[in-house]
Amino acid sequence: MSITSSGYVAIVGRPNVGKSTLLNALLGEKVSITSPKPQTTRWQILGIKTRGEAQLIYIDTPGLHREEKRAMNRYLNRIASATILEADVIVFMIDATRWGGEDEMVLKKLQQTDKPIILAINKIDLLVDKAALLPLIDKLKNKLPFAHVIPISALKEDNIEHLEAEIAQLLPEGPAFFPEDQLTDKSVRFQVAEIIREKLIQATEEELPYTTTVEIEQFTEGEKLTEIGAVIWVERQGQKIIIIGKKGARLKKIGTQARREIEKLLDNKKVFLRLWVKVKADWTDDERAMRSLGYE
Ligand SMILES: Nc1nc2c(ncn2[C@@H]2O[C@H](COP(=O)(O)OP(=O)(O)O)[C@@H](O)[C@H]2O)c(=O)[nH]1
Ligand SMILES: [Mg+2]
Repeated sequence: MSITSSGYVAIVGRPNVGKSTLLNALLGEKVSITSPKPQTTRWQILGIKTRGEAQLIYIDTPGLHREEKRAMNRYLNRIASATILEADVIVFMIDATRWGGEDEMVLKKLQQTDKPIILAINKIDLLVDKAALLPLIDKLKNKLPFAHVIPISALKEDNIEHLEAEIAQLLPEGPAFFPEDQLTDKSVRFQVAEIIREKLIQATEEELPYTTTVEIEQFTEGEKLTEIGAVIWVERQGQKIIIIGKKGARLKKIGTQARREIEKLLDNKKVFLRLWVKVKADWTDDERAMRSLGYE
């Protein structure tokens, strides 16, 4: 089937509303890592979906952050803002169970664009009384002219087919930008680093995600075995001790979980994964250190 419509679809919203979960659900595969903690998504990640005569290029983004004090937060906000400018269609995602100042901030940003916006109200699986949403929907409709308002559950994959069909209708005419079987613009090395970062975030306490990043130092594909060496960068010695854990137990667990998922990514090829934890003081507030770790 030839492609007659195509375009970029930005998924925007405050941290934790479920943007990355939605992207994975739409693609039927995990291309973006998720967790209940902020700053899980740090990059602009493209998820490419060719569907009938349309090619939808989803852009998952870090949520807009309120704090602009640290270089990392400024960087995250810059990406989120740039995404809105690049998009043909915008999916404004909110959490059915909570509306707050950060959502308000995203709304204000969206008032500056005249692109078609779909309001996706996520996590409806958590709602007991769906009618309770009506006053919020009315309020938002007065502030932004939505093309559609669609309640979904990204986690339970509820109503997302309907969401995607409506997005496809709003795409401009155009040819395919990517091969039809391509799923993401990110390299395997990048996806490997992200898997390790996800397992790390999931295994550690609240404040660590802000201060860790993963760098792949070695990636050697052999006939039977792929050898991967990765460095987990942290800001302080104390964080290093936490990640390593008692007798190395926590790092070992992170390594095992990451290795299993990396093997899946590499079509079940065997992986040997080596992890190191190293300290780079205050790297999240140092623009040069951030650039050297890939945050440009
Ligand atoms: N109950 C419920 N939880 C969800 C849903 N979508 C996402 N979540 C959870 O919300 C958290 C944040 O999701 P994530 O996709 O990382 O949010 P992001 O920061 O917007 O990318 C994760 O723990 C998800 O499992 C949903 O539809 N229902
Ligand atoms: Mg995310």
